[in-house]
Amino acid sequence: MKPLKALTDNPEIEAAAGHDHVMDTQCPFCSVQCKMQIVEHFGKERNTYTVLPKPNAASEGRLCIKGMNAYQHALSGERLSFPMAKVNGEFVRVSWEEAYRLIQSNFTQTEQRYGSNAIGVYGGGSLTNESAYLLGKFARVALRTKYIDYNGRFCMSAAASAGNKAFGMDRGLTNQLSDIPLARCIILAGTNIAECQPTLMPYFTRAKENGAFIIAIDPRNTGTTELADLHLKVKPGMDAALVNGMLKVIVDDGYVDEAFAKERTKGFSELKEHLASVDLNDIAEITGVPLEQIRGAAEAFGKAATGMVFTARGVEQQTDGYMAVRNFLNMVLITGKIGKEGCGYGAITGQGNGQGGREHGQKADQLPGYRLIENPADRAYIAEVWGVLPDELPEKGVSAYEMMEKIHEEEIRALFVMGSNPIVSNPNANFVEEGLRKLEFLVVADMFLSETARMADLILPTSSYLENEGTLTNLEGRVLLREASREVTDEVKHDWEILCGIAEALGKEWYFSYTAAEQIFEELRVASRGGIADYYGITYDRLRKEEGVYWPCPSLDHPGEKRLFETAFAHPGGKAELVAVENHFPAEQVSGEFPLYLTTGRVLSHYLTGVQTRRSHTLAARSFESFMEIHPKTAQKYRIEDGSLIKLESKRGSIVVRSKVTREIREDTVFVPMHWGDIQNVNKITNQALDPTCKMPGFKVCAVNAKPLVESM
Ligand SMILES: Nc1nc2c(c(=O)[nH]1)N[C@H]1C(S)=C(S)[C@@H](COP(=O)(O)OP(=O)(O)OC[C@H]3O[C@@H](n4cnc5c(=O)[nH]c(N)nc54)[C@H](O)[C@@H]3O)O[C@H]1N2
Ligand SMILES: Nc1nc2c(c(=O)[nH]1)N[C@H]1C(S)=C(S)[C@@H](COP(=O)(O)OP(=O)(O)OC[C@H]3O[C@@H](n4cnc5c(=O)[nH]c(N)nc54)[C@H](O)[C@@H]3O)O[C@H]1N2
Ligand code: SF4
Ligand SMILES: [Mo]
Repeated sequence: MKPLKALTDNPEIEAAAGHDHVMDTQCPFCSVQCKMQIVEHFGKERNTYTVLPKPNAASEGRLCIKGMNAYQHALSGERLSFPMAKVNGEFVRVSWEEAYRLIQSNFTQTEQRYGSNAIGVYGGGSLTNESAYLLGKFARVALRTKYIDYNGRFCMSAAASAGNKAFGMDRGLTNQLSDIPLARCIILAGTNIAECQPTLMPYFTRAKENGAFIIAIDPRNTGTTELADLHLKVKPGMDAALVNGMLKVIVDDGYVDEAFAKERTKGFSELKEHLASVDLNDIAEITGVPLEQIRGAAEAFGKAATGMVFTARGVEQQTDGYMAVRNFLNMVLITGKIGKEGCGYGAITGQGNGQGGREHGQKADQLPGYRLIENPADRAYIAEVWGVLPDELPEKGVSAYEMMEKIHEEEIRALFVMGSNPIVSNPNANFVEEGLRKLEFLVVADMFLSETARMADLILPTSSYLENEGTLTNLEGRVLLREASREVTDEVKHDWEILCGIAEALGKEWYFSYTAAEQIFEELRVASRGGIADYYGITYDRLRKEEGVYWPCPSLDHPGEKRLFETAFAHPGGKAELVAVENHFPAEQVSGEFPLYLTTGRVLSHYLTGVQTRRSHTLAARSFESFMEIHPKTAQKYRIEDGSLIKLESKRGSIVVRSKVTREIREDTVFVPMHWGDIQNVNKITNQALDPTCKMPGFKVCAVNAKPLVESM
């Protein structure tokens, strides 16, 4: 690993100045967005760093190991520092003028040859609201392409579409975190908060101290399930059916809040009718959860005076993710556990700006403020804000993985990636990589030479959280201002500056004439005004004074809505929608050839495809290679020894990982984390089948076989 960079290239100058450099910032990783202070002490030999948590409403002054070490990647000598173009297979340094010229000539040629939809844009949930908003505008106004989507498709799409359909609004948490300790029963379904949002754990331990009954649903034992009074060790992909069982008990045993179901929801009689046909023994059989546990969970939740349900990717990254979440929402709704103290639903948002990133136009079907690109009134409103005609706005495009298919089919010929590493994070990664090789022009804006950046024709160096000012919306729906705490170095530019630079090269500078992130936010405020995610009342000034404001916030004197749905849901008419959910089975079933279920997820010390955390020496040292959790009985059956190299194979490819024999996992399932690329990239074997409604891939289940590597050679 290269040495850390100083503020200037000469630490002696800094040391001579005799001052520490204090950076007030917030963690770039997960959706909690913990605030922190990094103190850089200038030394003669090398600089040292002290990281201090800063109290704020969500983290209450805590930081996890990733936050503590987040300065390491940002200050790493591996940061990209100037634009690079690929010439004869090698990257060579180019100026920004040359980089913009290359983009202008390639994009113009692509458009002339194949039309404007031959250029695709692929964004990310790490981008600030300002950059995410601008990326959507850039695609529609500067490139006039319908093909834009982002990595949040793999993250938030199931919960988002379920929230929109059931409640009329998608905000990660319907209430504040401070409601958690007031809940008497909490369901944690497919969420590993202990490793993925560790600073939130004390909210749950406090609930438990207050007497809450905690139910975890996960095929594995994790730091989170350890907290539970009851752990339903479900077969991967079977959550929707499991909830059908729980709902049946809730209805049959009289735990329904009849008044709430009648006055505040629609569709209860259809749901009841559907549940009448559910057979509890059958549910126990297909989900692998004993009947008494299903009953116990339903009774605990049904009886509790207050309660909350949380889902995350375990439930959502399924080919029925949308419907599985809808079923959990059915449970929240028929028991009346929403819109009041100690009650609510939370889709535990993933990325730092996983919430804001899904509100302002990075999605194929969306315009800012959670408006819809297919809605004529929404188009007219945004067209006016942007100074174009409604007819000039493209139509709806396709989801992230479907864009990869369009690339394969050569319908998309050029791609602009900002804030994602798609060849590691898309399912069926070999296919995705093959597709990207067909592109005539691939541009990647990143801080590092990610696996995807390595394939690019042009790489643009972008700023990190320490340098880039902007707003991010945390999992509660609270908008936070992250001020820049360091100057950019070398030739690095902010994402929004890059977009403005390209727009100018394309002759669209009139629409992109911003000189500061705040100006973009000012436009976003207006663009989101009157939309579902209304930021109109939020300003940088307010964010500084109030340390964050919840949306919706329609006017400057509005306090922001902390608890949603107290008196009405967001649908016209104010009622929430219930729906009958069929039992669903994973798109790929185990067979003689592929006898094990593979599920995938995360570990504490790494973040997503690991591009950042693998460049932090402290984090990398904690977990330096991938692994496969396997039950001892299963390991014995397949002659797998603990700590040995394993070839893991599906219909789509194979990877090599080290075995970790553990009783913490179901016998029929193995688990591999997602943080490594190349030969350890688990997405080389995951299934590309998509949820029909939200187009979420089924990352959490596919069929595989596992063999000792030596034997398989
Ligand atoms: N350390 C760390 N923290 C992170 C991230 C990271 O990469 N590393 N990423 C951030 C992002 S973007 C996200 S989206 C979140 C993700 O946060 P989570 O969704 O909590 O994380 P995962 O590990 O993907 O999955 C959660 C759990 O689902 C379980 N699971 C697998 N299959 C099933 C199933 O069929 N049903 C049920 N009920 N459970 C199942 C897994 O065993 C796992 O324990 O974390 C955020 N925080
Ligand atoms: N098998 C499996 N696959 C999964 C998942 C799973 O659970 N299992 N989870 C899915 C989920 S929930 C997610 S969110 C996706 C995420 O997957 P990716 O989109 O690939 O996310 P990252 O690994 O964070 O990649 C982000 C890239 O952007 C760069 N970057 C970070 N911040 C910025 C910025 O501000 N600007 C720019 N321009 N670049 C930046 C980073 O250096 C990195 O190279 O993966 C999905 N893939
Ligand atoms: S990774 Fe999440 S929980 Fe950990 S410090 Fe960063 S924002 Fe906080
Ligand atoms: Mo995510």
